[in-house]
Amino acid sequence: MTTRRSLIAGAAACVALPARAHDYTAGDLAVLHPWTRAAGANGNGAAFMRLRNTGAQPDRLVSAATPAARVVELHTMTREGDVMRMRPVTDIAIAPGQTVELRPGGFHVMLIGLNAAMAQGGRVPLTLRFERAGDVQVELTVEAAGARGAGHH
Ligand SMILES: [Cu+2]
Repeated sequence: MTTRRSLIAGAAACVALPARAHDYTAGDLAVLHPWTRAAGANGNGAAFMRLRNTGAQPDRLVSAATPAARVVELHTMTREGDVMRMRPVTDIAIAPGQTVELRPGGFHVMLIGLNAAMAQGGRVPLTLRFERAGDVQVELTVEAAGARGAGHH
């Protein structure tokens, strides 16, 4: 009986989750919960998301663009001694069946030179270019300035 009761409780918890997901798909590729942080005009921002490849072929994120920033680059972070440093990468690979997380402290889409402030609660358009899946238009949700996650997983 205990097992049955916990199963029922688990199902109820799933139903209770808020329906706030915002995901995008293009062929075998899904872009899950793209988000960024509030930042001021002329500053820099970073975009985070999960990239899921449900297909049988590898894919790669090769570039991104947004009218919100003057320059957009793909970055990773590496530790050098006690310091975390960002460096550009040419692409971010997503192997078949794999989900790659762009997150604070790791891979991110760098938004350099914001044309306007990104305010918490707003949305910022971003075009992701994949080698196989092509261009995928997404909207970043703007979370609080110090956010470590999208806040609605
Ligand atoms: Cu960066």
